[in-house]
Amino acid sequence: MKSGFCSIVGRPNVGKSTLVNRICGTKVSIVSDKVQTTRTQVRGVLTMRDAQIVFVDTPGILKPRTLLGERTNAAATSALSGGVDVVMVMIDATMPLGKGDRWVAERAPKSSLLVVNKVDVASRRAVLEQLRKASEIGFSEYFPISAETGEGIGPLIDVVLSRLPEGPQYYPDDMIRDVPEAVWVAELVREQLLHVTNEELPHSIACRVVEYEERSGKGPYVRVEILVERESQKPIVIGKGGSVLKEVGTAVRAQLPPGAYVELFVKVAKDWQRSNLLLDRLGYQFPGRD
Ligand SMILES: Nc1nc2c(ncn2[C@@H]2O[C@H](COP(=O)(O)OP(=O)(O)OP(=O)(O)O)[C@@H](O)[C@H]2O)c(=O)[nH]1
Ligand SMILES: [Mg+2]
Repeated sequence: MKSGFCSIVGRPNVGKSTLVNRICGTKVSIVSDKVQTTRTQVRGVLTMRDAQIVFVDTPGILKPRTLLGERTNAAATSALSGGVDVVMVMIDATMPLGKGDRWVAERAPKSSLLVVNKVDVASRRAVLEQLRKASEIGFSEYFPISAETGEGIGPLIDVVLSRLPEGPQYYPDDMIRDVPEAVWVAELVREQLLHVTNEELPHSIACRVVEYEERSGKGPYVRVEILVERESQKPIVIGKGGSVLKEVGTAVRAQLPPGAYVELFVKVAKDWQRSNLLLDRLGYQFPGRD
C-alpha cells in the first residue's frame, strides 16, 4: 500500500477546491468565484485498490487585512512543508503570473508540482506563456490542466502516486472528506451565500451550526446561524421578505439526505474577522492549535 498527503496551494480563486472535488468525484470543499472561499484546510481522500492519497485543500494566500486573513494564510503556508509528501502549486492560466504567485512559489519546496489550471478557457499561447514564466521559478514538473473538465488530471495523479511512500491506509474506504457533518452543512450555507452576495459581503459572512438533530425516518434537523459583521448587512442576507434565505435554504437542502430540515437565521457579530475570541469560537484556528 502506498499512501500520503498532497497539499494544493496558490493564490485565491485559481481553482484549488475545484480540483480536489474533481479528483475525489464529489464535493469536498466549497467553490465560488469570490476570492478566499476556502478558510481552513480541507481534506479530500482518494482511495484506490493499493493506494490512498489525502489531498489537502488550503485557503488562497493573500496579503492579510484582518485576523481572519492571518489565520487563513497560516493554514495555507503550513501545508507548504512538514507533514506533506507532495506539494502542488497552482496558478491560473487566465491571469498574469503575479507577485502573489511568486510569493507562494518561492516558499514551496523545489520538488513541488506546478499546475496551470483553467486551460479550458485560456488560449494555447497563454498556457505556454504561463508555463515558461513558471519555469523560471524552477519546479520539478509542470502540468497544464482543467479542474473543470478533467483535462490533464490523469497524468497529474499518476505523478503524485509515484511520489508516495509505502504507508498505511489513513482513512476508511468510504470516507471522502474529513469535514464533520455539522460543519459541512454550515459550509454549504456559506457557499450559497457566496453565490448570491457581492463585493465585501462574502468576507463578512460566517456560518455555524447551532443545533443538529438526527431524526429517525427523516433527514436531520439543522439550525444554522449566519453571522454578519454589521447591522446594515443583515437585510442583504435575508432578502426581501426572506427571499435570499429561502433560496439558500432550498439549495442546501437539495444537497442533504431526503427530509432534511434546515433553519437559517441571521445575527450580527460585530467585526468577528478581527476578534481572536470569535475566530476561535467559529473554528478558524491556527493550524496545530486546539
Ligand atoms: N473555466 C474554468 N473555471 C474554473 C476551473 N477551475 C476552477 N474554476 C472556477 O474558478 C473559480 C474559483 O474556483 P475555486 O475552486 O473556488 O478556487 P480556489 O483556488 O479554491 O479559491 P480560494 O478558496 O478562494 O482560494 C470558480 O468560479 C470555479 O468554477 C477550470 O479548470 N476552468
Ligand atoms: Mg478554495
